[in-house]
Amino acid sequence: MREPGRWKLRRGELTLGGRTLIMGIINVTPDSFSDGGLFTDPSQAVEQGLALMEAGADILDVGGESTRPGSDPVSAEDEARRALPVVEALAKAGGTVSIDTMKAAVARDALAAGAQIINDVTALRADPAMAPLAAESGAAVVLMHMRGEPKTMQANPHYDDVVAEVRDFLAQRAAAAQAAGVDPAKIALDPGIGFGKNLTHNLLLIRHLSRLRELGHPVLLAASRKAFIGQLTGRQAPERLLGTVAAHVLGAALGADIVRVHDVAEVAEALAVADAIINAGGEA
Ligand code: HH2
Repeated sequence: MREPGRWKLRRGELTLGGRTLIMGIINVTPDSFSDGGLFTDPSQAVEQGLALMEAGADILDVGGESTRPGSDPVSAEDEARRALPVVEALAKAGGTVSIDTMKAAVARDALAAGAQIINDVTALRADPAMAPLAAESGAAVVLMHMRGEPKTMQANPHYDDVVAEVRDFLAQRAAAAQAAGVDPAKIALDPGIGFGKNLTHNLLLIRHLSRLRELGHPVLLAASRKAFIGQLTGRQAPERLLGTVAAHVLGAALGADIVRVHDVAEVAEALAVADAIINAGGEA
């Protein structure tokens, strides 16, 4: 059985502890690692978002900049031009929208266009204006662990105790967000699978997700189609569905409240069974 809980958003809240929540990925980018170039036209990205809502996504995560290993940064103007029309259309359609950005200017415009959540892979470190924006706007935030920067982060990452170090980092970032005025009930934490981590690091972080849960915030797991699944299965990114399902089903059993995935329909079906088992109670 899982502990019931809530994740407060800018408006309203999401209920945790029953069903594992699903954040569907919409990359409006030419260079994302598994779906780059598929949805660069905003109208295609909106179609994709509506399809993900239909398939069971609780949250739609819209991103206009790739953060895959080796990716190049883009300007705030380009990022906003890609992401904002998609945020606006999906929020108007009733979606709970998250903006995947490390730039406060992009986040500000996305919030004005109806986004509820700032998903910042730098945990509010890249842009000094981000924490004040989150506090003033009342947005929910996802704080993610990353070692280094996307351009160089996979060059021989080293930890003495990856679980403890990621946990300490996230505890510090949650404290910093609260010190800036962010409501603690609006903060979710993410170990940042693939962000400055080797295969063993990624496996240990998923295996010990419950250690992150002890920090008292919802935990988000984002392992969809990532390289470690390819290392274990020999599959290329678009063919990593079974590995993706395995990672998120186990992640749900081990402490994830929210999973961020490309393949929403398939993961939703797997989680319908997994959640029923996780939550089975009463007399045997
Ligand atoms: N991973 C990616 C992007 N955003 N956000 C959170 N909170 N956690 C993650 O692990 C995470 C994230 C990278 O994956 P993807 O969006 O599929 O690719 P790209 O960055 O190349 O667009």
